[in-house]
Amino acid sequence: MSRCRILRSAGDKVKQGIRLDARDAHAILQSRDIHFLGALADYKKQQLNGRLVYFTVNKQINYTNVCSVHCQVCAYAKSRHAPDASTMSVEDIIADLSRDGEELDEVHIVGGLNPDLKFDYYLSMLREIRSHFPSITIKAFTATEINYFAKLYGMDAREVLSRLAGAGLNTMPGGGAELLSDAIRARLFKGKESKDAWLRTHRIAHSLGIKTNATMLYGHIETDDDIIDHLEQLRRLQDETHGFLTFVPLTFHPVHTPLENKVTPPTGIRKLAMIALARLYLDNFPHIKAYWVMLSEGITQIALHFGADDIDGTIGRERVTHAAGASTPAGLTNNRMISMIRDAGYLPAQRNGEYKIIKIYQ
Ligand code: V47
Repeated sequence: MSRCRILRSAGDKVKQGIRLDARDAHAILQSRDIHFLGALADYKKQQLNGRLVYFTVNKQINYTNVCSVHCQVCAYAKSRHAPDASTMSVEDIIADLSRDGEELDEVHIVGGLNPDLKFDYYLSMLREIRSHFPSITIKAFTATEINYFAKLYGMDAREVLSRLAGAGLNTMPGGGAELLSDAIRARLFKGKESKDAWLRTHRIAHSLGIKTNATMLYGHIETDDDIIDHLEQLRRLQDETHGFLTFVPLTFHPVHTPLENKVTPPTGIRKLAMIALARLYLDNFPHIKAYWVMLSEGITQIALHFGADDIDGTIGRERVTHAAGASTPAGLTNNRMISMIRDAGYLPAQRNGEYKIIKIYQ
């Protein structure tokens, strides 16, 4: 069957609620019929979320840039003795979250794998945030950090997660998934956990009632097969646990990384196809996030017509992607989030980190 006919038959499947397979996914990634693709992904998105597009008033906290692994995609990590190595104290974190006096819906906490910190640092970080901001959603620590804590502090991932949840953690971000391929992990992410360990950690979190997100970093050395395989593994785990909230495709930014000048950044069409594929393939994920920091504001708005129903948040000051050459602002205002969504023709819904709606802007 020609690619075009496979795409049309994928369209029929979506309308009939039949699950897509790898062949459909290939056709979607290769298609240049973007009007058809957008309409199809938008149909699925509106079936699941109507005209709502979610955003959150949040801050990202990167508590340390010290990291003991050296991923080929990262421009943010420093070794522990580097002159610009830095770690925030818990007081610094509270001061940062309090600075602008705005009421935050969510804090997103992620850091490097720092061998000099004690487990108590993380517990007191969570307890202090919870006591200063009782209603905030604390979305903290990727599976990679959880696995590192387990190894460093001699616990298993279940115990780490239970203790962090006891101290105030609500949900986990989706970072560290990179590409769920051990061959790619061996080439670009040496020292990170295996793909099975990443999936296992999310399975454990879900069994403890901790909802999580999932990401996929694309635009480096991966093939379409790797991307489809990544989505397949996530879809399978979600069938089992129903613990994922949102999927976030992350566009690789190569500046100041070892891969600078060695990869071709994805084009706008590729970014939109990735969002559409995510919406159509991950039929059991409630939300698909267009992460404006990595996509640009313009592509993010268009992505809302390609299946995305979430644009993350105001962020405050983003550091990881900006270290790698992102040209978007470091943060956006609440009003900017609302007008991005409205101008794209959708209804802005302010949410917390667990997708509880705080306010719909009619
Ligand atoms: O895991 C690192 C990626 C991730 C680069 O869960 C890079 O809601 C692009 O996971 N270019 C951390 N990406 C960020 C993340 C995230 C972001 C927003 C929302 C959520 C969520 C999660 O950033 C890392 C890695 O995959 N990353 N370096 C880079 N140069």
